Amino acid sequence: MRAPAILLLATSNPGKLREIRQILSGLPIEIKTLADFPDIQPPVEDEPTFEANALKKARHYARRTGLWTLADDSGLEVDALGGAPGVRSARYAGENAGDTANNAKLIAALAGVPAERRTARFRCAAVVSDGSRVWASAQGTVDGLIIDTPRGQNGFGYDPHFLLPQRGVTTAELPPEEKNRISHRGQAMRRIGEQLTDPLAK
Ligand code: ITT
Repeated sequence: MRAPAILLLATSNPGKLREIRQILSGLPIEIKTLADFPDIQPPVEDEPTFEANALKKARHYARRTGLWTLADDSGLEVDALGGAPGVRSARYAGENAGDTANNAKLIAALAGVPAERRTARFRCAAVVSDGSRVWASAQGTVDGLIIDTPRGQNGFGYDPHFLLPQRGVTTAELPPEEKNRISHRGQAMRRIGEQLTDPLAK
């Protein structure tokens, strides 16, 4: 099958979109986004794992557009909270909660938990599908610690509270290209890029 030169990035999260665009900028593809398809309703993200949600999103948009579609499902797992917010990271403080409310709920949930027990990780699962077949899939993780006081203006979501202990900075304090170099999303997307190289060459 001949691979398309167009890839739909199926995310409505501007922070994710910005990062994915930058990470995949070397691929010989034209990028489309959900802004090009404003009438398509999003799927319900009710699967128990990042992988299954990413597959569901990729298939959903691919079937409605006919385009090869890349979806990312990602989130934060905090050990002291039994892995929460996990797959519910975007909606932790409620269906339409934004980053501020989600972060406030996270910090409240960790009240009294000492620094050494605040271990956490960001996870990302990414899938490329044409609606039936999966052409690429990959995961990435990055470990950190949750801090009470937000630091940094870059990134999005939980980044201002996610400390990289070896570096002494949060992921919101890293320049975008540096976050992409080490992040869960950077790892997953570079693996996706490698898996697409052959299909794109055909
Ligand atoms: P789409 O489903 O439209 O892609 P979304 O924001 O709903 O957008 P997810 O369901 O994958 O996406 O939820 C991801 C959430 O996890 C995101 O809203 C952040 O709260 C958090 N998250 C994921 N990656 C992050 C990162 O790199 N930095 C900070 N927070 C992140």
